[in-house]
Amino acid sequence: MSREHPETMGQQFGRRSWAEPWKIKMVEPITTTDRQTRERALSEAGFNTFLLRSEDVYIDLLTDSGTNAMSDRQWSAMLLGDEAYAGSSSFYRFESAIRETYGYPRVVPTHQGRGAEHLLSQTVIKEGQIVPGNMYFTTTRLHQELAGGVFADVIIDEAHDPSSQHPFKGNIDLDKLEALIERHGAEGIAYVSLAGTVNMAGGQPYSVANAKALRELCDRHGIQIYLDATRLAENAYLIQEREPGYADKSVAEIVRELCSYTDGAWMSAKKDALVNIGGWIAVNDEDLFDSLRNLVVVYEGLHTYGGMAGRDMEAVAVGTREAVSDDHQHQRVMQVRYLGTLLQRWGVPIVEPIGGHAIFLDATRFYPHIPQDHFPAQTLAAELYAESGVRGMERGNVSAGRDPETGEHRYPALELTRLAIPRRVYTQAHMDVVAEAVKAVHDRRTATRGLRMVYEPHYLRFFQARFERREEA
Ligand code: P70
Repeated sequence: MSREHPETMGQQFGRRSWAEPWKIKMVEPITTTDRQTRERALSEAGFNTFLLRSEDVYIDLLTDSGTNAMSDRQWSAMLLGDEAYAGSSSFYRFESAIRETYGYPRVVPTHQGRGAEHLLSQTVIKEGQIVPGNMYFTTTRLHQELAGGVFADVIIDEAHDPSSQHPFKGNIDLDKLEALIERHGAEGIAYVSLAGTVNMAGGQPYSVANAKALRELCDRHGIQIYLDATRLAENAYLIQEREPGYADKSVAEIVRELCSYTDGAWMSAKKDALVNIGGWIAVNDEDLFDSLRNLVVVYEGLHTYGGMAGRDMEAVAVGTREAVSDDHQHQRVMQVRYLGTLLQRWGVPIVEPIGGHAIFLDATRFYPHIPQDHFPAQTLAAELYAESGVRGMERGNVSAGRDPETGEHRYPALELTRLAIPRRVYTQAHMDVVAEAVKAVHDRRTATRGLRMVYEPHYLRFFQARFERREEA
């Protein structure tokens, strides 16, 4: 760029600029931190970014879960929250928003996504049954295993290759699924666990064509499909962008169509739905609904609040409708892509194509000299925090956990550090700061050593594990 002729960001990228479809009404001050404070905080946190205090973080990209900025419409709806224990009018508004947006008639509220995963797994899975899915998610698989199920990954091979440019890396490989059905019989399969987008693959979408073919295969064998709709609106936006025949369909229409190929869905409303807490499971079948609605009172709360306050359900009702706005999704996905494109241009290895909710740094190529059992992605998350106060999250060997049969690390094909972008929270200037911080860590990568795990909890170890720096490779 010439100094005499400054260019806008859009011009630098050879396109028209986009801007946020909102203006800011309230701000939350954040402060920068110094390196010495960060080094101390990091070692107190055992080099695990989940154990840092948020006041020690400058730009928080740990997760896009529950970290969204709510709209003035959502905040004002919260004041209308009906806090009745039973039959709250807020529940009925919540139920209508979910019915209209996703199309399932029967809705059970839960406090967040894993509450819904627990209910579904306990209700539908029989001991020893296989649960095929398009890549594992940590909490989803754990609840399936706790219910006696065995997760089987049936995502297409391209999803495990961070450089594959396949536009729908979230697709299910129907041959892999068919082979499982052949081996175990349809009665040996609990249901297909489909997710849109696929978090652990890098926020990658599946296509409508794949969903239709999956429905057809499952119908032939009498197998149900349940959808993790946590980031389905982002999946729908990527379909609008990439799938032939969908450019003129709205995100809202595509969401409805995707749901029509499934038997039910569950949701962590903390993502797409633009709230800080909440979840649900919604299904077509009446008997399944009765079972879920009965079990929810054991673990979550009555079937008209499921662990949420009335005001929380109001915020979900409004946020669910805002989530399927085309303008909102455009800004959302383009902001993530802006950060990713800067890093790509500087040669920082990331998962491609850039997904819906986060940039995933490819720690295997970032730190080729750090072996996988020295936790390269955990190391990268720690180094980025030490460098800049930017907080990301490990999504590699620590997250994958141990195989329940052998007790060994699972050594996943993808060893990633995720920078998740909260919705409507940070600006383009924040993205610039993050990009430069990643570049600085990349520039001194050869001098970085890995970590040793010194404390390992039994369940979902990544949340609470502790590490020490290794002095030598
Ligand atoms: C994240 C969060 C949550 C999540 C998800 C998908 C596709 C279900 C859930 C569970 C929070 C998280 C969870 C476990 C490990 C790290 C972070 N994902 N399905 O940051 O929903 O959190 O509401 O119980 O992404 O990706 P919930």
